Amino acid sequence: MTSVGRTRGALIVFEGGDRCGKTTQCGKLVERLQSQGVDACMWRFPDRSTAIGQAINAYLAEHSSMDDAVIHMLFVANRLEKREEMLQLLAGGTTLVLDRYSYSGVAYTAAKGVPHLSLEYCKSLEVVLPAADLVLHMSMTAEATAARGGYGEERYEKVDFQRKVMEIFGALRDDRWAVVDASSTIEAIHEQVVATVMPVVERARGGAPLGRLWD
Ligand code: Z5A
Repeated sequence: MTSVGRTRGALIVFEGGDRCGKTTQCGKLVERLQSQGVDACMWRFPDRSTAIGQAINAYLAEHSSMDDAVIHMLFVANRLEKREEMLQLLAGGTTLVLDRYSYSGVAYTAAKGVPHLSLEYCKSLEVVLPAADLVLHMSMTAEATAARGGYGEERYEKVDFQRKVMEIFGALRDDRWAVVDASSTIEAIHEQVVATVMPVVERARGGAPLGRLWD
C-alpha cells in the first residue's frame, strides 16, 4: 500500500476470544495515546451502525439465519465499506485502534470447518485491506472468558467453538503479533499494551510502510 506517506498513523488491532477485554483495552489505549499527544481513535468490527452491520447484528443475536458463506461475505463487506476512510485517517496521521479486524474474520469462519470456506480462501477476500502494524492477541482460555459477565448472549459464544477460534489465532501469529495475558488485571494489561504499542506508533510516524493483509 503506497498511498500512505511519512508521519502516518499506526494500525493497531486487538484480537482474541469473546469477553477477553478487547473493548476495555482499546478504550484505555486511545485515552492514553491522546493524553500523550497522539491523534488516535477507536473503531469496532463488526461496525453495527451500517446497513450491512445491522444484518450482521441480527445474525449474531440469532434473530436471523444465513448461509455461512453469505455471513462471511457480510463481515468482509463491513470492513471493505470502511477501507477508504481507514486509509485516509492513517495517511492523515491518525492512529487507528481496532477492536477486531480481518483476523477475526478468517478465524471465526474457518473455525466452522466448512470445506469451501478454508482459511486460505477467506484470506484471499481481504487482500486489498491494510495489514495491522501490530496485532495484540488477548490470550485467555475459552473457559475463563466464559466465566465473565454477559457471555453466552450471542451466536458464537460457546466454549468448544471459541477453543477452535483460539487455535486458529495461534496459527495466524507472525512477527507483527504480540501476545498479552488477558487474565491479568486491567491495569497490568494496559501497561503492557502501552509499552508494546508506543514503538510501533513511532515507527509509523517515521515512515514505516503500511503493509497489505497476508503479504
Ligand atoms: N466476528 C466474526 O465472526 N467475523 C468477523 O469478521 C468479526 C467478528 C469482526 C461479535 O464480535 C462476534 O463477531 C464475535 C466474533 C464475530 N463473536 N464471538 N465470540 P464483538 O467484538 O462485537 O463481540 P465480543 O468479542 O463478544 O466483544 P465484547 O463482548 O465487547 O468483549 P471484549 O471486548 O473482549 O471484552 P470487554 O467488553 O472489554 O470486557 C468483557 C467483560 O470483562 C466486562 O464486564 C469487563 O469489565 C470485564 N473485563 C475486561 N477486562 C478484564 C480483566 N482484565 N479482568 C477482569 N474482568 C475484565
